[in-house]
Amino acid sequence: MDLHSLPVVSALSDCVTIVEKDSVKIVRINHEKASAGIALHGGHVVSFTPAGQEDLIWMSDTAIFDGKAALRGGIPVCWPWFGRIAAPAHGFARNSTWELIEHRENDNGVIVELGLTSNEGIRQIWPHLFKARLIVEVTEQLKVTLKVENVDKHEWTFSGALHTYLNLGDIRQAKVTGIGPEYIDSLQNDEVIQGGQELVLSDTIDRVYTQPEADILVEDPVMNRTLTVTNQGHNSAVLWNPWAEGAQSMGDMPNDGYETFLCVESTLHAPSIEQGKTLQPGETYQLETVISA
Ligand code: TA6
Repeated sequence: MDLHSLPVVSALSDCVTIVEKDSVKIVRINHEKASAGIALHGGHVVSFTPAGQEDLIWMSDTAIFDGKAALRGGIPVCWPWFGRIAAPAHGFARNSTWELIEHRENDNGVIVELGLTSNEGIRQIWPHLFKARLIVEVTEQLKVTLKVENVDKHEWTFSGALHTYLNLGDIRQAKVTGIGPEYIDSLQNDEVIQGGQELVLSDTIDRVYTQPEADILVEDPVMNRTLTVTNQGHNSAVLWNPWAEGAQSMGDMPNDGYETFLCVESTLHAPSIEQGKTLQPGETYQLETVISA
C-alpha cells in the first residue's frame, strides 16, 4: 500500500509520522532499512517494504477505511478468538482503536508499540479485563508480537491469529513449503487430512496446518523472491485464499484481488473459546510472526 500520498496529521520523529486514510490514522515509518504502515484501527499492519523491495504485505485496493470495518489485507490481529466461533468474526481487536504507546528508532530500524485495554463496548462482547500490546519491529524484516496479559481476578481463555496477507506476483505460480504433513480442512467439514507438504494452488483453500515447520516458505517466481514466515506461540498455521468466487462475494476485495495474495497465519487455533489457551490472573502470552524476503 502506498502511504506517501496520504495527508500528514503529525510528525513524531525523522522516521515516524501519523498520516490519515479516510477515517483511519496510520503510523507511517520511513527508515533507510524499510518503510511500513500500522493503522491504529485494529493495530493493523498495512504495509512493510524493505529497501529495494516490493511490499511484502498485500492490501486490498477496495479496503474500507471507515474506522469501523476490519481492514481487508495487511495483518489483521484476530483476538481474543480466531474464526467464527463467536461474534464478531476473528474477535474485536481488529475492529478496535489501539493507542500508540511508544516508538523508538536506531540504525537498524523502528519499533512501534500499540496498546489496547477493555472499554464499555468491548465489555459487552467479552467481560474480562486484559492488557494487550502489539509490538511491531520494522527492520530488514518485520516482526509482529501480540502480547496479552490477564489483568482480571479470574482466569480466561482465548485463541487468535496474526492473519498475514502475503503479497505475491501470481498465486498460481507460488510454491509453499514448510507447512507440515497434516491439516484440518475448513472446506471439508473440518476433516483431518494427511499429506502434501508442498503446495501449489489452483483453487480456494482454507486449512489449519497442525504441524508446521519453524519456517514456512513461499517461493514467488514472478517477483523473483522467497518469503519466509517464522511464527512463535502458535499451535498451527492457517493458509487461506478465497479464489475467484470468494473474492467476488466480498465487497472489500477486487474480483481479481485473490490472484496476488496468500494468507499464512500465525494461529492459536481452538474449536471454541473455552477450549482455547487459559491465562491465570497476572499471566501473559505472546503470539508472534516474523516476515522476511
Ligand atoms: O483465516 C481464514 C479465515 O478464517 C477464512 O475462513 C476466511 O473467512 C478468512 O479468514 C477471512 O475472514 P474475514 O472475517 O476477514 O472475512
